[in-house]
Amino acid sequence: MTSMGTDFRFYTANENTSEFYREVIDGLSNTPRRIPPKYFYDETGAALFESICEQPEYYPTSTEYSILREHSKAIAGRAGTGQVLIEPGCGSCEKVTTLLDAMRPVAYVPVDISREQLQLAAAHIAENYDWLDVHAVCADITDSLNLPEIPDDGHRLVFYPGSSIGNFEPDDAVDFLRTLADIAGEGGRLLIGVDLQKDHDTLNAAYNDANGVTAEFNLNLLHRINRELDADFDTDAFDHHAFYNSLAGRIEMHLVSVRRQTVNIGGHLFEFSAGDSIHTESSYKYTRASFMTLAGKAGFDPLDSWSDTDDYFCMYLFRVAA
Ligand code: AVJ
Repeated sequence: MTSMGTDFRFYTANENTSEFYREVIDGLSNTPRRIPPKYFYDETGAALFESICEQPEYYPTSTEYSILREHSKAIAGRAGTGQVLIEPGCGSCEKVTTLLDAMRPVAYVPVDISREQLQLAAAHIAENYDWLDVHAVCADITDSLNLPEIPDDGHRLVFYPGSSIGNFEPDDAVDFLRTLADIAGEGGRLLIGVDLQKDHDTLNAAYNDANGVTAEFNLNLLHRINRELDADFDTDAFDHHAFYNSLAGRIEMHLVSVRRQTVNIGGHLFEFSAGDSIHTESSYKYTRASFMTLAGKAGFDPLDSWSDTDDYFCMYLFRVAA
């Protein structure tokens, strides 16, 4: 644990490049080749994701914001006040600011894998909300998350906006929701943002923005592997490919080799033919019914939900079932 200045605490739960190395080597040795999307978020990737959120085609962020702003009082009214507010994968900690004044939690626990961004974000929150206890935890939330030294007076509310639940395969999403239920504990609650199924043009455009930021975000993964894992990806020889797979109900992002090539990653050689892809992300889209079923399997009872007028996106409030 490090003390950052005077007003917040910073914990590092895991920092492990060899795990990154192992997952890349394993993932590229698989058929189909895949790399877990959590590795998008180095410092550059986190900044690119922030930029994606500002692209006009990427509706999830702006839609979720408008829901949170419009309903912050109602949400706080239903979610309660004075709780310990835990945000796994907090990113820049901006969304939570729509709720803090209305909710008045006793403590805020932002958790994220992106170290530099977490430091900045936690410092910013601590500065702007001097009544709030901030405990930042640098950790991979897909690992078992043991949260250090969190004050546990007051019930816990887990805040999981951004529809990142969509990154998990549905079965894994149930497991992850169970983890969130464990973190929330008895009597705890979950406020979660979920991207809903909608017309395919809207979905496809959101992952193929005209400015090419999503493409750059996707390709940054190869730049990162080159930087950190002693690899020689020719990043110009891979194309961003993103599309809605309607059968599976998910957006898929791929990096597709434009020619036959060999890539060296720390001494491991990988052959690519033209058209061979690396599956870098799935982003599942749910119907209200399918998400209710998922949450129910994980042991959550529905309390309330808030949505936009187009029904593009939904914020759900759940309670951990007794
Ligand atoms: C952060 C997982 C919610 O799936 O929409 C955005 C990530 N990838 N554009 C999403 C992402 C490409 C995003 N999540």
